[in-house]
Amino acid sequence: MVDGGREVSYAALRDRALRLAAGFHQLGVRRGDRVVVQLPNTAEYFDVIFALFRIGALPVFALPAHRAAEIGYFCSHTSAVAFVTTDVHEGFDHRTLATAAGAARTIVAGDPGEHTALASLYADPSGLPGGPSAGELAFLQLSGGSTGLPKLIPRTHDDYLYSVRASAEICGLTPDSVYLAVLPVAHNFTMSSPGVLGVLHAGGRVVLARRPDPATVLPLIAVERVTVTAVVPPLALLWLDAVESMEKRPDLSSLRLLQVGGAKLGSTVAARVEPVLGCRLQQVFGMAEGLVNYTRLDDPDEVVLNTQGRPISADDEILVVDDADQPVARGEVGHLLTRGPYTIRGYWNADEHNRVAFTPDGFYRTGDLVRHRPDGYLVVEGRAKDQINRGGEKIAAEEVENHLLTHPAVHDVAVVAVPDAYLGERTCAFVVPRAGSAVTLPQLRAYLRERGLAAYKIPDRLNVVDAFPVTGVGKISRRELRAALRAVQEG
Ligand code: OOB
Repeated sequence: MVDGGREVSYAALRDRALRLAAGFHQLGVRRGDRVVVQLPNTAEYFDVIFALFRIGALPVFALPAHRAAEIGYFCSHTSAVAFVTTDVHEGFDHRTLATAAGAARTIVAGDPGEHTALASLYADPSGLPGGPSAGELAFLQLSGGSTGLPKLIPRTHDDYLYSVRASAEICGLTPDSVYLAVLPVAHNFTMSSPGVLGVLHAGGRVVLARRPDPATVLPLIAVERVTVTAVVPPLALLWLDAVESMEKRPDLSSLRLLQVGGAKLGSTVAARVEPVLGCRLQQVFGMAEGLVNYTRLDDPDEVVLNTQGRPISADDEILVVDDADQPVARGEVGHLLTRGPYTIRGYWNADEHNRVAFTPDGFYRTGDLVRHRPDGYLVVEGRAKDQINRGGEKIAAEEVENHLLTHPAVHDVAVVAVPDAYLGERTCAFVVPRAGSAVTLPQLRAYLRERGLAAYKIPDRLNVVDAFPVTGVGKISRRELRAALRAVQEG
């Protein structure tokens, strides 16, 4: 594993993880305990998660972009025994989140300030008790969500490893593979599709990128002889534009595969990948809840450019249904429901929500609108969930709305997606102000930042309205709001 100037061998990673497991154990972290982990793409991240896996404690995978509102919620909702974070990343002092976290202990990679230094925990592993069994929970992953509070996804060691192994095979990983981790390693795509875990499983080499911009990434690809990497569509676009505009083409000769997923990749951008970067494209349509679809390495261009792939496993069940849960004709657009060997049957401690998010026979309602082609490939056509997909970053409309509703000048609010040429979607808040109050975008943005909401969730636009259009049953019609935005954009 390569992290900046540092190289960590497999033996060293194993040794560091075991010693850190001993350290966590000495601190009192036990099997089943939750530990919120928020680290950038660094080697320590893997020490921490493998150490927790070894004990049977459950990492809760926060993203580096999360702030006090999210971290505070993850820690309290999971009764976390510890919060592991970094000192300063991208100009933000993560130690300031300790208060919001309110966990018994904050452990810091780097300069710990008044907290516990991660580096001080590595200890003699000889007395470590046995680890968990394969069927036990391994971690809690975050759901993109569509409700007021983020849901947690309980994945077991065996279900996750199954998806990792199968993904590594589908993506042709070998000991010669060199994988560049560009997106946050805590995300399911970077972690397991096939991601860092898939590469470690195959015995390959992982290179960690601190930042995803072309100036950081293109030289890394050349120097480290990277063979495969994974990005969201806006990053693919950014890299393509950067490479095309360079006078001297960077050396990308080692690159064999660019995986693109997390949001819909348009066919026009898809078609530029191979000619501009000189590597094969693979579309990946996955979800932290389980199901992952890949186009295959030997698929014809028609499939690779126009579909979001097919499931990992022959045991992944795909149902495409109408609003009444009745199957639509094959090839027609409908709601995607899925059940399978590595897809969860329920969110963690969320019985009430599970009754709507899953069918009585255990299918997960993905909230995605898809077409299931006769050849088994899926095409994502839209979304029925109240979520904004901002360049692969998922934003639950209701979560942002609930924060905005606490603002004294806001009477009512609806947050919807607005199409965007670069990110795919951005966020627009429609606000009905309280009588006699005025609201402005800068004011609301500052307010949300102050409440500790992650920057990617803060609305890009504001539309002040007198009242909302309503549906037949009296709910706010988000469809009409989106249509109004489109009319303005197109007009
Ligand atoms: C990945 O996982 P999540 O949990 O952040 O988001 C899942 C949702 C899907 O339900 C879908 O709405 C959207 O993200 N999505 C796509 C897509 N890939 C994900 N929509 C259209 N086209 C695609 N290719 O995003 C994720 C997890 C594992 C691997 C890759 C992505």
